[in-house]
Amino acid sequence: MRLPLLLLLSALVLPQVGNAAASRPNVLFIAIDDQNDWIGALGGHPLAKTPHLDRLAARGTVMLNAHCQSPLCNPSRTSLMLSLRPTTTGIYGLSPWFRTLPEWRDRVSLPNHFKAHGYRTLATGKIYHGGAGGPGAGGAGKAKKKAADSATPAPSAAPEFDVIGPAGGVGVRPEKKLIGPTPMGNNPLMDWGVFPHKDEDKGDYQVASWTIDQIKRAPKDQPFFLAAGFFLPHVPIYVTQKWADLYPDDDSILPAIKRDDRADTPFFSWFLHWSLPEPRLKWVEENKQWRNLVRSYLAATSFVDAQIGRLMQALDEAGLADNTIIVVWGDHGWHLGEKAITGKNTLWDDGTRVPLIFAGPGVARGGRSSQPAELLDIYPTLVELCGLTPRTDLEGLSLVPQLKNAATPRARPAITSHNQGNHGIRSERWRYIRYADGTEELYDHAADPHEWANLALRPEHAQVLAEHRRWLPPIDRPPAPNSANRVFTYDPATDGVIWEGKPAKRTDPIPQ
Ligand SMILES: [Ca+2]
Ligand SMILES: [Ca+2]
Repeated sequence: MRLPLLLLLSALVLPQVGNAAASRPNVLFIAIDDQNDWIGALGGHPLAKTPHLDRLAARGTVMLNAHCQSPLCNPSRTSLMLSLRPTTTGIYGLSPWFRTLPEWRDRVSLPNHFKAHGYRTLATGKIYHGGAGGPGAGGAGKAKKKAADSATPAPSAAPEFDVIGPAGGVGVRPEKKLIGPTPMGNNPLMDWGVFPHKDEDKGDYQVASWTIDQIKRAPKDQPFFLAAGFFLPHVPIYVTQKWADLYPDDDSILPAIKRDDRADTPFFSWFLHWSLPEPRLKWVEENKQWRNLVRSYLAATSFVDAQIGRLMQALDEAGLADNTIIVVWGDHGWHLGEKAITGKNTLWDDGTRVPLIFAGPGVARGGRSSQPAELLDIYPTLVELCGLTPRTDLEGLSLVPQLKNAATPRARPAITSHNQGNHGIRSERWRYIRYADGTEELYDHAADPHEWANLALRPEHAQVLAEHRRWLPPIDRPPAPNSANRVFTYDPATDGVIWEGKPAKRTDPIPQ
């Protein structure tokens, strides 16, 4: 007799939730992995071809000065989904998955909050690091097993989303690496270039197809929070000739660099990306891979743009465009030769600046805001745009004032942290960086958009330095238990760094 009782209860309870929820807008939440500012509407690369994202930007508002809270997948995404800084959670590395930490096990994430307000929540591709639902909740069984083997408590049993779609990822790949062995461990992910295959066999194409299917089949009486996480232009970057041909096969596609750019940056900056699989500029130049990498990255960006175009078309065809908020974000930037490196894990604009575009009900059309914005602002922004109960435990600030009027000033700069004690502070005009050993950088974006001239030691900028230092995060926790991968600590007493468990010194040669 349980079933009739349940039905009766449902009949009593659900309509109220349903009525309030049914009037709320849908959310299409689109993530792009390792996508820097090489997007037409952002102007990060003069040749970038992203017609669909540009169209979305014209339909909505683009945050031109948006920055991640950590220049690495897991900490950036954890911060975004919880609206908490890495300096508050202590999550700086690729591990741990936050649900394994007792402190955050039952924390209400962004999709949890939407579900509690009657939304149907769905996800496909890479939303959390380790899968749509995160490594502990249907993403990767490996991480779950690892957690069970150690003393770590099991992650929360509550799923992150009601429905989990295909995992996406690389999809079809060549039999062996296209670019040959790479330094610092010959990581299989360090690969890029053209090889013949079909778009339909790529993980991102399948993620888009599944998302389109969900849009077509969406129930009419319940709003959705639908998350699609694209993998490219993350490495390995495999593209077909069609996408590569959007870009010239010559050096005009290379980003502007300054040869001795790191002569005026503190040595400590190298510890942020000390020994990593991502090749340095020296290697990609010597091995004639720089242009191939840049062209592959641009081609993959255009491919993902086309997948986002497919989603926009599906919303239009389903008649849902006017009642759906679209947000597109990248999890952190990516260097392609600037400051002598490729990859992530830096506190410069190349490592922190990300696409952040909103469109839909409540968002001004054609808005372009140069006010600083942070990825952890997405949570409170979507809560306000959809009329959900506000939360008082979030560290982000709603961007709704800027989405209504792009010029609305914002007092707070954007803050990025990479391990304890290393912070980048980005205001409308300046970038300030402070490393754990106390060394500093300062750049004037009005005069120096590439951050080539470090002004931190110039006495005339003492006031600007002081204004930015006061935004250093007041909470700055050490790495959480079981932190691993790209995690390092600094001991001021010995001036020693422990990089991924091993000592590193200033006198050591820079690994490359
Ligand atoms: Ca990433
Ligand atoms: Ca420089």
